[in-house]
Amino acid sequence: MVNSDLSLEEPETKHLVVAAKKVLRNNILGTFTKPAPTLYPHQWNWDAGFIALGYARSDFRQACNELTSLFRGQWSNGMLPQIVFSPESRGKYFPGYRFWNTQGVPEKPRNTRTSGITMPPVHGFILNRLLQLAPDTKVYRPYFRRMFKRILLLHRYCYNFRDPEREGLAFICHPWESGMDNLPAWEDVFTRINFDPSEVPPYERLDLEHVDAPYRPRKQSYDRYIYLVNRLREQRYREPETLKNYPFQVQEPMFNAILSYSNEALLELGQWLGLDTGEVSEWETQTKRALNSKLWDKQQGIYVSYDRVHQRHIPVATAGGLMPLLCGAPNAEQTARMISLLESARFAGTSENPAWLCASTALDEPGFDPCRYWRGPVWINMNWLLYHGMQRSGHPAMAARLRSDALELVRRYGFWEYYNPWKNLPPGETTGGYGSNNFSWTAALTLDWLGA
Ligand code: 9WN
Repeated sequence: MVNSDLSLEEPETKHLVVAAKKVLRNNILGTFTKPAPTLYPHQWNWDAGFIALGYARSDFRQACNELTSLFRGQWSNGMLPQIVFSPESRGKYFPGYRFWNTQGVPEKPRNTRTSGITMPPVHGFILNRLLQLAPDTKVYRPYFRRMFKRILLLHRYCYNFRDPEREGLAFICHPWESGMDNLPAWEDVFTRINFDPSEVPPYERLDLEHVDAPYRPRKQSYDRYIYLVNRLREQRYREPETLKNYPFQVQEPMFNAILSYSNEALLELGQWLGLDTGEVSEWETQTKRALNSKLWDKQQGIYVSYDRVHQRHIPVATAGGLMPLLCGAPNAEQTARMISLLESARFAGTSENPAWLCASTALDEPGFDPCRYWRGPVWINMNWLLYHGMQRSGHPAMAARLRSDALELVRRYGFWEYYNPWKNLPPGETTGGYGSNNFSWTAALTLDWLGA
């Protein structure tokens, strides 16, 4: 078992560090690092933030390059795309640049190929962590100033375009924007969207060439992902008009907790840079308050999503529902309830059938599946975020458990995209690691945790 104070001097730790650095190096493509060798052959939004942390102590310049490269794709309205496509990539991904058809959209930067939706805004708090690790803050000051301004634009986009009622909660317009694409929570919304099969344009999945079908989303989910992309592209991604009669609009707790955590980071960075952050203070207070007043599910003791179109909460317990710990939204009582939930059979399993923390979807949810993408598997970035949430809320023992469970999974199985949450694998199953192997953020966050 990996204990919580691993020393960099121990041979096993040294080996993990060398292996993790190799994963990152092998995934470098020009100026950035792709999330995975073949499954994801371009640059992804929140991946870039986690990946930057993997370089921060050994190659600070590359850490900075990751964000610089990603923000080349930022649209003039502030939107930071989920994918920045690399013309240099020889890999194939669906939906690719052509399918998104963002070419000629006036807001998109002309020389950069991007998708047309965004992802959780991790970049503010990532930038703040980079500042803490910078070898020379004076030399890098212009970089921090530049990035601060870009991130501020992104937050303005979230509040101006995705929060029409000015509630302090930004909505996502596609499951891919949550980063947790295949949560059973999205099925809840999908069942309420009526569309004709002819409204799904013809498409061919490429993910199944790399990963077996039981580990990836089902066809019925993909049809809906593509239906939504088609709606957006037909309207040329015009915001806010396109989203007025648009069926998928969800206020999700993790997206907003990350936004709020990044607001705090912008406040600190702004102070260091001597820049005005008046609007950020307002967002900061409002989002924290709204997370509690609108998304806290008293009955379950966890935060849940709200479907604005169908005007209902989606009472599915997910790892994302614990993320408001990250931005300090919950009070002591709410925090205690979330800790009990994590320790309960819903997340920790039972003594006969124990589970690693933290399943992406609670073990007892009807949509739970230990192998399928986001329906149950443990993801290292989720544990890393929750680790920081627990540290911040004064629960170092739970933080240590989240960290050691994650590192143990990496040690046992390697740098996978996600892992089976059950500690006892079914007989005959040789690995608990799924999706893509040599996955960049798994390697990067391992390095961050090990301080390497
Ligand atoms: C769609 C790159 C991304 C992650 C997401 C993860 C997965 C893409 C896909 O891979 O999503 O964005 O094709 O499945 O769900 O969190 O950023 O690693």
